[in-house]
Amino acid sequence: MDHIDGWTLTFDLDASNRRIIEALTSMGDGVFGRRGLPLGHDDVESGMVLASGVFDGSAVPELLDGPVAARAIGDGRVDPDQTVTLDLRNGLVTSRVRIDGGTATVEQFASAALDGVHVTEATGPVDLGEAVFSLVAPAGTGTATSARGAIAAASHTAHRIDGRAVAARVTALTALTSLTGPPLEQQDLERAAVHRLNAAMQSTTVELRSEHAAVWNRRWDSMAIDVPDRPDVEARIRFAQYHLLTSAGIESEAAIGARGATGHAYRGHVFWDTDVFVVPALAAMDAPRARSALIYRFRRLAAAKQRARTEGRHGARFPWESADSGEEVAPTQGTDLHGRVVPIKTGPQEIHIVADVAWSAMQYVAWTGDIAFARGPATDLLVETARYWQSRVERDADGTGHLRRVIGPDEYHESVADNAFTNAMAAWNLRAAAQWCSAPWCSAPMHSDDGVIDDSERDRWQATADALVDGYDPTLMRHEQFEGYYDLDAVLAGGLGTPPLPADALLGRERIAQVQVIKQPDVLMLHHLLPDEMPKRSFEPDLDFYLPRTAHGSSLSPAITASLLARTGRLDEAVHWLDIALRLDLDDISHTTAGGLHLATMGGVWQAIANGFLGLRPRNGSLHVDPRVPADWGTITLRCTYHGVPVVVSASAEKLRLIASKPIDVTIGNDPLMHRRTQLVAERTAQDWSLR
Ligand code: IFM
Repeated sequence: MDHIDGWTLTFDLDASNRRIIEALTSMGDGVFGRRGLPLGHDDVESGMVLASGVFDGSAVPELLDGPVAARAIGDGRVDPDQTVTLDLRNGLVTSRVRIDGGTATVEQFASAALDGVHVTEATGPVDLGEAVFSLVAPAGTGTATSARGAIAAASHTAHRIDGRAVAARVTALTALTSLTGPPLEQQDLERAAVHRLNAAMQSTTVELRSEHAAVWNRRWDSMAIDVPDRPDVEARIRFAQYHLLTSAGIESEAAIGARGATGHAYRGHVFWDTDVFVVPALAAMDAPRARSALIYRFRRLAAAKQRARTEGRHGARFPWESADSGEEVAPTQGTDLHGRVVPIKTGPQEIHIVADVAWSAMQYVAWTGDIAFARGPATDLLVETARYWQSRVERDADGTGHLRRVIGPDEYHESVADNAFTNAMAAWNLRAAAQWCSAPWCSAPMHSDDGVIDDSERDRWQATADALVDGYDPTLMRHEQFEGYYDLDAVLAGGLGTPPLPADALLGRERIAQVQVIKQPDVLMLHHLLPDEMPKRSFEPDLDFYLPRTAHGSSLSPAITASLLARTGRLDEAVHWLDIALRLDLDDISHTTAGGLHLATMGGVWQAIANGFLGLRPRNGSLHVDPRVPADWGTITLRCTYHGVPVVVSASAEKLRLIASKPIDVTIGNDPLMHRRTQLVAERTAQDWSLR
C-alpha cells in the first residue's frame, strides 16, 4: 500500500498485485458485489460481478458469474502501473491511469442509495477524448443463467466533452434464484434490469454519486470507529467495517459467503464465519443486515430439519457449508500438497455449526432487543437446534453425555470425541433453549413442527446439558481440547516457525493429526463466545496452554486471539495479533486474498475492538463495558446501536465515556454495583468508575 490515512487507502497497482487489489477494492450494495476494476486488465476476474446467494448449476454449487458487461476496457492502451484509492468515507474507488501519454481518472461505486446500480465515470483532458472514452465499456444488456439462478445487467454509456472528456456508464443489475425468487423468465429479469436502469437514469451521475456518498456518510455517523492517534489502525479498522456492510443486504435474506461477493474462494459458501464472526458486528453496526443473515438461516430451517431426520435424529442439523438450498455443500474430497486425493470430513463432522447458528441468533437479539425476531425465528432456531443436540448426544452407562466423530474449530484433528468447543456450545444451546422456553412470555406450551415443548422436554435438555462432558480438569484449571489430546506429541507452533503459519501444509496430513499444534482458537473460542459460562479462573490457564500451540493457520484466528489477549490485559500481544488481522487482506498475509476478502477476519476485527479492547458486549440484559486500551493508542471511539439506541463509547487507558441517546442499562467492569439505567457514563481512573 502506498498511502493510508483515516479514511483513504491508496494502492500502487502493477501486474503482480492486480488480482489482490481487485479484491481489496471490491464494491457492493449487499446483494451485488463487483470486484474492483484495474483498467486495461480485461480478463475473467476484472470487474467480475457476483450476486449474493445466486449459484451456478454445478454439483457443488459455486457463485454464478454475472454478465461481464460492467467491465471497462481501455483498448489495451492503459499503463498497467496505476494508483487506486479507496475512499471509505464516501464509498468510492478512484483509479488514476496513464493512457496515450496523458492521465485520466476513473471513479467507480456500487450505489448505496439505489439497489443494484453501479456507476463508472472516466474523466480526462479534452485532448485525450477518445482514450478517455475507451475506458468505459459500451452500453449493453446481458444475462448469465444457470439451473439455479440468473443475473441480468442493463447499462447505458454516454460520452461528452464539457471542458474535459467524460465517459459515464450506469449499470443496473437484477438477479433471482430458482429457490427464493419469483418464477421470472430471463426476459422478465432483463426487463427488470432495464426498468431499474431507467429509474437510475432520471438522475445525473453527479446526483447518483452524491446520494451514494450521503448514504455512506450517514452510515459512518452511527458506526465509525475512531483511533485518531493511530490513523493507520483507524483506516484498517474502517476498511473492515466498510466491507462488512457491503457484503450484507437488508432486503429479504443475505447469504453471506466466507468471501462475500468479492471472489470465488470457498465457492461463495456460507460457513460459521457469518454466524459467529460477521453477525455480531453487523448487529451492533447496522442491525437489519444482521437480521437478513439470520433470515437466510431461518429459511433453511426446513432443510436442516430434513437433514436431521435423514440422520435419524430430531431438530435441525445445519450444514457446515451452505449455499442456496440449505443442503450440505461441503466437498467430500480434495487434493493434498502431493496431489493425492484425500477425504474432507468437515461436512459430516463439523457439527458445532448447529449451536453457532443458535448463538448467533441470540447475539442478535441481545444487541437489538428485536422482540418480533426473538419470539419468532430466534425461538425456532434455538429450539430446533437444541432438539438436534438432544438426539445427537450419546449417553454412556455412567450417565455422561458425549459427542463423538466430530471436528472442532481446530480442523487439524478429525474424527475426535468430546471436542470441548462442540460439547460446551451444545450444552449452552440446550440450556439456553430450556431457559428461553420457560420465560413468562413463553408460559403457554410452545408448539413447533415436532410437537409441544413442555416441562419434561425442557428438563431433558437441561439434563443432557449437565451430562455433557467438557474436558475441564479443575486441578489443572483448564480444558482438554478433545479426548486424548494431551496424549499427542507436545509440538508447539513456534517450533515450526513464526505463526501465522499453515502447520498442516508444513507437517503433512498424517503428522499434524499426531501433534498438539492446532489451527485456530478452539477451547479459547469458548472464552470468546461464552465468557460467562466458563469455569471461574479457567481463562488464563487455557490461554497460557493453547496459545503457544496455535498456528493461526486460519484467517479466523488472529482477531479473536487479539480480543482474548486484550481481555486479559496482555495489550502488546493483543496489538500484535490485531495488526495481523488488520493486514490479513491488505498485505495478503495468507496469500489467498486474490480469491476474495476474508469477511470473518473483518467481523473479528470489529469484535477485537469492541469485545476485546473496549470490553463492550451485551450481558444479562445490559450493555457491559470494561475497556483495556493500549496507552499509546490515545482514545478509541466506537459508535454502535444497542436496543435501537445510538451509543458512543470513548475510552483511553485512563478514561471512559459512554453516551447513549436514551437511558439504557449499563454495567461497568466486574463490580455488580456498577449497574445503572443511564445515558452517560464517565469516570476518571480505571479503579474509580463513576456512573451518572
Ligand atoms: O470456516 C472456516 C474454518 O473455520 C477454517 N477454514 C476456512 C473456513 C472458511 O473461512
